[in-house]
Amino acid sequence: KHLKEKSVSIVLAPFSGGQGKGGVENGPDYMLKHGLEKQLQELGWKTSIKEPLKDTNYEELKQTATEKSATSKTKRGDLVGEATKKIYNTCKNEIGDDFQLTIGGDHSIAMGSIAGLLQRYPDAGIIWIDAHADINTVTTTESGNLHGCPVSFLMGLDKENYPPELQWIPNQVLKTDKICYIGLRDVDAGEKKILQENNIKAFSMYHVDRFGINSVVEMAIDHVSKGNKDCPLMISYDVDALEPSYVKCTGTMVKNGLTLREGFFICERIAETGNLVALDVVEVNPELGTNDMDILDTIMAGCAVVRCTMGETLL
Ligand code: NNH
Ligand code: MN
Ligand code: MN
Ligand code: MN
Repeated sequence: KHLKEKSVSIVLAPFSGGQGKGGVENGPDYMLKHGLEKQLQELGWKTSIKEPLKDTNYEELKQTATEKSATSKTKRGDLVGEATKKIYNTCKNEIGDDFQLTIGGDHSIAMGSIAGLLQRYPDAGIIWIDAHADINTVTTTESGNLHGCPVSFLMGLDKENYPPELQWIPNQVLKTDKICYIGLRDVDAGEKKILQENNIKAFSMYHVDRFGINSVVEMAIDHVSKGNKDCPLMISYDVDALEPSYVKCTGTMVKNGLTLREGFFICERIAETGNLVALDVVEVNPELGTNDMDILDTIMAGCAVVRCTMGETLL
């Protein structure tokens, strides 16, 4: 409905500065080596690769930045600010009418991908698949990791405390009623308060059990679409939403997650609306694997999320 042709821009976001563990910057490389681009071509997509972070070695910078910004409450704001701004500019200016597929990297990169997408589709609804709500503010964060904060930054919450490098985010670019979560099960106390005070729609694992995944996805689509049956939709998919036995190579595993089928069904059902315009896949960290099979499982799950979102059907 929204895309003129079946063409996808694959935006590589090999960035780990939003959290402390190395390796998540290799997610894009591993997924491409696993054949992601070819898989998309087999589904009929014309592909092109965009590399907004190409000229900077953020891993090197990360070492020095850790010491430099050790006194501020959020960690590595300078790095996260610089990287996400580059991703933002690419997503805003270089995607045209393509599907926007962003491969992380940690979830801080969604500040760039979502802010960019919302410049092209201001009314888009965001469906956030995650074990975590990622809505901490500079004030509430306990870890200081900015991958736990992208949603609040996109909403303009606690803006007076933003690190200067993140001031570029367009103010309140994401409305509190245009996002819905699925899969939550590890939400910090400060985040629960923010979700309640702002009336933000969230389906935790309790709701998945209570209503079943089909109803939950239906309610999520309805909520963010606001009665517009052509509402553009984006999925921001943190692979830690999935049950850890299937996805071991991610920085913050939380048990009792979505089954693989539930996790894929969400993508298939939203794809079926014909309204999807963008997807993030984040937090694939191949370096956290202790054996090749675990690594392959995680990479395969990440690639399958992409395929299910982009038209792969069972029959
Ligand atoms: N809520 C915690 C924090 O803010 C954990 C965030 N970790 C994630 N989020 N992986 O998706 O640090
Ligand atoms: Mn998470
Ligand atoms: Mn926690
Ligand atoms: Mn996340």
